[in-house]
Amino acid sequence: TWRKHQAKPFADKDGFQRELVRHVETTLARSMFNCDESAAYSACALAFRDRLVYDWNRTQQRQTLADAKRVYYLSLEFLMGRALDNAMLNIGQKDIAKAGLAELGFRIEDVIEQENDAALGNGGLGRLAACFLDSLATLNYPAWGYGLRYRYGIFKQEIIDGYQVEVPDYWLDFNPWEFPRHDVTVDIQFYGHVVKTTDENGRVVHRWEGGETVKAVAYDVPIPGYGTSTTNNLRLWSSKAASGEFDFQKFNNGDYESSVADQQRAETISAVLYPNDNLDRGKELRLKQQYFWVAASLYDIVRRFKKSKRPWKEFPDQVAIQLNDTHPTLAIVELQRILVDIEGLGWDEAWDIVTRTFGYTNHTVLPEALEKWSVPLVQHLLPRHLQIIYDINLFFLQSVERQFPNDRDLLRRVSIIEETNPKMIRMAHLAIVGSHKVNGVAELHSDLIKTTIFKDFVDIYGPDKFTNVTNGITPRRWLHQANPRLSELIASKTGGYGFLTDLTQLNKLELHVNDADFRREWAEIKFNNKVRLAKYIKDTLGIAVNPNALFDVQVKRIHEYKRQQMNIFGAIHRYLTLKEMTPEERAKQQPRVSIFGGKAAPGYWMAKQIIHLINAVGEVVNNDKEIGDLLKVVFIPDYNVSKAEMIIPASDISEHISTAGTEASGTSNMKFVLNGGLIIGTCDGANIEITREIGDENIFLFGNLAENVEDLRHAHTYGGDWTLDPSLARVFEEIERGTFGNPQDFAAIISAVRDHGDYYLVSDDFHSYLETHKLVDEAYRDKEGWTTKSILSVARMGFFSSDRCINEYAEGIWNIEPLKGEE
Ligand code: DL6
Repeated sequence: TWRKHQAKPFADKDGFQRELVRHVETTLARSMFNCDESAAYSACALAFRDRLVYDWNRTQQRQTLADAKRVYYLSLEFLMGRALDNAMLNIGQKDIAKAGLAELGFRIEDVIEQENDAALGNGGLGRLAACFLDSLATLNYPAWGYGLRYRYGIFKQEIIDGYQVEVPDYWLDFNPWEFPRHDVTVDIQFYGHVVKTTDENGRVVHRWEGGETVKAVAYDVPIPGYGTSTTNNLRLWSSKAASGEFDFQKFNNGDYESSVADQQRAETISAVLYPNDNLDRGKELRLKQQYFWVAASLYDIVRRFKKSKRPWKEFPDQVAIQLNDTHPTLAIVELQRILVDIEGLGWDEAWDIVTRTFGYTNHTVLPEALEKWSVPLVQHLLPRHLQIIYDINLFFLQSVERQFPNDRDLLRRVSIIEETNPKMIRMAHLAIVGSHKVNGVAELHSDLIKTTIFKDFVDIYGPDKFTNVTNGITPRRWLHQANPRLSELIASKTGGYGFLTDLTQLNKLELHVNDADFRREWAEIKFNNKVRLAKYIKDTLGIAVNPNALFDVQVKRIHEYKRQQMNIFGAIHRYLTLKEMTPEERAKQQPRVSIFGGKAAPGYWMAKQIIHLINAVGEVVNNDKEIGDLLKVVFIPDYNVSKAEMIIPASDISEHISTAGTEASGTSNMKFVLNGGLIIGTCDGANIEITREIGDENIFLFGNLAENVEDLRHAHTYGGDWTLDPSLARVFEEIERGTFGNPQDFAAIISAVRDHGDYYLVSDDFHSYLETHKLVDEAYRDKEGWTTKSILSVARMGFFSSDRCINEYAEGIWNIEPLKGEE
């Protein structure tokens, strides 16, 4: 009988309103008379959450009953953004909510705006994890995400006097999307020592004793699929003192402060997301975070497996664990420890299970981002794990020695332990040795890891262990949600919304490329998106930008390898060129708005200087009456997922201009093209495959190739005949004259290029960068030609859905099958 009481989709607008009002009056204990937008958001979110929970519970029951193999995606970052809009669209009831809210006096857009972004990530790696969760649920794969429930996500960025200022992001005031599971807890041990004994059968056993214990508490977040009843689970761990609230003994003795100290120390573990992107800092607290999360997740996974009463050797038939970069690599060691020390398996049997379970995705070749942990630190924090790492390394090196006798240098190069002072553990090596598959995230990147950083491992394991899965994005969020009018227009021409779950259907748009009405609507949608962004810029920054100008966008983390410095040098060059023109010449130029956005890691001084330069240039250019609308330079503060949803659909051209060979893939390049923006880029990461798919006539490529980078760098240092590009020299001269404020502020940015080897090849690429921007201007003048490029590019983007990508992982790495409910 209980089934008849289960929550169902809203029958209609009235049904939705009933639930909304009920939540306002009971859950929020407010009257509808004082229901503001924030309360409307809360009640709306709760009403939709109720719908999700039903599917979520059933999905879990279904997966448990089917005893199907699951994939567990371990990621220290999940950059989810907002959940309400996504939930409404995935359930397919946004229209009902819109009508229901309108009748109650609310605009749905304003209600959606009330939600804080769940910003538990830095950039591409974290957003990729979020896209993957969406695809896993949409494709009905039995999958869980495991991460940390940071109290503070990535900091909020304010720009004060042109400089980045970081403000904490306390996002948990009201979060209806998480369910605390106070009954699902795991005790996590740190420090202590190892006792070696023998058991009754004379077998050597290791017991990890003493130290400190912290409690991991599970918080579950439902992840709805699009157009399916599958709702998967994202489990985030939060740290708490194992001993309870506080120490009563101390409290009763009047020592209140220290009575809560343990609790605070424990809670620090999951307090804050490290704000580094593509940079490893090796801080002890970060290692604690990693082990805390990995140990809690594995305990949970093992507990679930043990319920099935299957023998251990079947563990890899039931469980696939994907390591999102090396951050969760300790999971390999932890599983080996559980199997050998706790479950009593032999080393080899355990190791076979471990290596069949794990897959490792590499997301970077940048040396500064490759994780290493100091041996003394691991010894102190995780003494038993260090022993296991040494054993893994010993057996691995012994097998290499057998395969390649007498090659001591090879052993040194591939060893998990780097023989420096202090010794360091190379986490990528450990991840490779402990996994059955290793993948890069775009073709060039996967080739590069095989020929550079992991070359020796290809020789040892053979090429089949290494594979490529080119990244993708979810079209639900990055087209349907971010650009609803474009999505609607596409649906009208492709026979419905089928393209949202089969993105290759976009190719039907090619048939309509000459349809005049369609083309007009296409261009109109872009224009309206630009109007909306222009209004946002005006309202928040007071800068008036003309929506008829070419919007040139670079939004991503600020990093020297991504070369925002080259972009702003290009803008300065444009400014100087305009200044030198006669008014008649000037009148013929294509107006531009250079839009920047992105956070610098708080400790990354040079990136912060680049932000300052962009703002300083904007200050001068935007107030130059002679220039007017011909050039504006705008830095949009606090770039995040929800801002991306507004900015990306409004771009005409976007910049993906990393030094060739440095950007593993990039995913915003895909988002921009999917929204009808063209891109200017280097032959790097996924730009190369985008070009292959959309045609080289639809993309503006420039710059040196990855294969030449090393020689160019060498020439900078030893060549002798290297000269600074003359246009760039002119730009530097102007900065040094003080045109954009105190030149001292920008001296380091200039000398990195001019005096310190120009590691990122800004000067080498600058000429072709400027020339290619001229081509962009010309192409944009031909409005019809531009629209054709835009439509054809979108039509050919089918490959870049994260659904394709997840299917490749499922088949090639995880060996899992979809499990669908009756819809
Ligand atoms: O694979 C997702 C994303 C790529 O698109 C970017 O090109 C790459 O820079 C980023 N890598 C990282 C590595 N950080 N760590 N550790 O964020 O991954």
